[in-house]
Amino acid sequence: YNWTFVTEEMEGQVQYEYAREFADRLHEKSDGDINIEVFEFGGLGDEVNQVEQLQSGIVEFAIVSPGFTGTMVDEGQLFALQFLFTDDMELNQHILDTSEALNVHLANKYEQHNIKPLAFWTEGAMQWTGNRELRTPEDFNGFKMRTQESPLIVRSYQAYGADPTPMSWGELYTSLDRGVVDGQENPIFFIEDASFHEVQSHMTISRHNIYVAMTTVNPDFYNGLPEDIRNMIDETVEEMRPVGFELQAQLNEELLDSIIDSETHPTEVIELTEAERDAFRALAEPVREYFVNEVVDEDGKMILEMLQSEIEAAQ
Ligand code: 6CS
Repeated sequence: YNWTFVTEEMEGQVQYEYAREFADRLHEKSDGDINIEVFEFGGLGDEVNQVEQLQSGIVEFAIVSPGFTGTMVDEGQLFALQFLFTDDMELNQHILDTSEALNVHLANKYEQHNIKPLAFWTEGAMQWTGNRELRTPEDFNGFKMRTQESPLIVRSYQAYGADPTPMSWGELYTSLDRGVVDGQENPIFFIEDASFHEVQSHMTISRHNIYVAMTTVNPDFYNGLPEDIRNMIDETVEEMRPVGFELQAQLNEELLDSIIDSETHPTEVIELTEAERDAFRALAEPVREYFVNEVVDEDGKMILEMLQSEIEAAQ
């Protein structure tokens, strides 16, 4: 078997390292029968192109961020909703691992679009960076925020008064540098590794959302495999859950220090208080109603409500 696994990140970053480990494990388990070529971001186009390649079966496996499927799978936009998950990342990963709303019902919606999610996992809490301090919703007034493609992410930043622009992360460094956009959101490891901190004066530890990635496979390819091979894939997906979690936890911790300690590119790092986060939470919550009333139908409403009760129960 010779398969292709495409990721949205580069060597040393979480998705790529996850995919490499996933490929190595399957190679070993199959005594060398399974060979997976892992692609860094950029080699096969932008993030949306990659989703399309998975859907058409040109690539067998992909790590996909739901932020790039927003124009295809409406229900997947629920991950744009800020302050939905908890502040405990281990608990969040547990919810992603076990949620019926996500692993059964949302996964079905993706499958209808030829994307089969095998796992939902986190790359860490998201933070804001900007060319100015972002501490209150007023600071977002007219702020040109780079987002992923999901219209609900755009909507979420409009709720703060910002002026959001979706673009690929491949263009983000240059766009920040030239002032095409003023700021962006990402987990800490990615901000450091993609060097966004070099062209941003401020970083806000806001933890306004968790970054979710999906390990996905083309459904026709997957369903057509012999059962023993499918079992090997499923087993590897399970094994990778704690591995992926550890990977992001370690990188997010290590690279925060290197942002703070950077002598060549000083970035002022502030952490929001609970009261400051509450001001954003108050503006973010109505976006849930918008999602339910304007974006999805009854199924989408059910998925969000089920996820919300799973989150509550987990706490
Ligand atoms: O900001 C982005 O679009 C990118 N961020 C991460 C953490 N992974 C890939 C994604 O394309």
